[in-house]
Amino acid sequence: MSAPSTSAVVRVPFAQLQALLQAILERHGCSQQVASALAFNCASAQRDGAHSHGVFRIPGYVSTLASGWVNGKAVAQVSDVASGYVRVDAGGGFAQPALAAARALLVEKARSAGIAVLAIHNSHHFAALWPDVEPFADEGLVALSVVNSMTCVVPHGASKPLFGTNPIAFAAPCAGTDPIVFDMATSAMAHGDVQIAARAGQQLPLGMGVDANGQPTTDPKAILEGGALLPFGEHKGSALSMMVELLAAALTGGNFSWEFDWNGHPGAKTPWTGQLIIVIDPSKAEGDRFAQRSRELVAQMQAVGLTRMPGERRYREREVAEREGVALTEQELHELKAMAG
Ligand code: NDP
Ligand code: PYC
Repeated sequence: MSAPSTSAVVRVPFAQLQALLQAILERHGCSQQVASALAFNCASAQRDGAHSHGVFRIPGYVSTLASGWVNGKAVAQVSDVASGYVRVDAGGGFAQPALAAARALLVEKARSAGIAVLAIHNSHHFAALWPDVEPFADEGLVALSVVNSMTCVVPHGASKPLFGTNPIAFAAPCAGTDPIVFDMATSAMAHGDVQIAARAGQQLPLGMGVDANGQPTTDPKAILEGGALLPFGEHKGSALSMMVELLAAALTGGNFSWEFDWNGHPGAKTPWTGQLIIVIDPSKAEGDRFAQRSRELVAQMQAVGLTRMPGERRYREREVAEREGVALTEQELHELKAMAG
């Protein structure tokens, strides 16, 4: 989809945007159930101003479905493997409907054992990760999720890309306010943001990536065309990215970020990997006090000068969108309607 800044902004009710995205996904090969999960996820990202994974991603979903790389009608197979462990084979489909299929069992196990793990494999995740964890915190649970993507990040100290952009998302309840949520790629930048900068003709700060010769570059096109991203925070982000590969792929039975080959499927964009979600019931340790303790932590952070919590920008954008509609450009809306036929 074209660079958003060149066209006037329009506001669309959330339900209308969700229905439009669902129609596109169904038209291009998703079952009603899969299209519904993806449309809700993508409309939520657009609503919250998470632009690298909002409607910008729809052409990628469409080209991937058209390429035959992903099964838009997959039905996830949920296995109850242990008192605190649920395993899901996503059947070569998307991760979000796989999570939806296993969610009730996962929550039941977390509430009974105090902690439970959901290991998804044979799955494609092409979205922001916070929508997968935030709802657990809305229910009073703590959740942590990791997903690996596709080779485009050079491990710290190495000379060639290997890791994916491998995000980590965390959510915890906080008394009297929205959950505390962070969601971050372990690369210096999300791949989606590099694509957006390239389309907008913007340069990046130094330290984000390297060109095809391994030299530092500020040109997003040089990163995308034969170059690579760097981990954030040198060896520290690199270690976290390695951890994500272990938890999201090795532990779940999914592919590492370099283990799939989509070259036979021109147009394929979605990483075929795995995802791990850990859910903890804090009432087992702290009774009702955990959310109060979260609140105390936030208050202390604010007392020492913090003016912006992670997740706060999204919540602010959400509030505006709930009042005025979800923002997208006229051009984006036009292109979405065309894709919906
Ligand atoms: P950002 O760097 O934009 O933000 C990371 C986190 O830091 C967010 O929780 C954000 O909160 C918070 N934050 C940002 N600026 C500040 C600040 N000044 N003070 C305090 N907190 C701040 O995210 P990334 O670019 O790393 O990732 C973008 C998205 O890409 C994520 O949703 C991620 O899941 C997704 N992604 C998905 C992949 C996949 O394979 N599916 C792969 C890689 C990335 P806020 O949200 O409020 O801005
Ligand atoms: O933005 O890095 C990214 C990304 C990879 C897969 C989906 N999003």
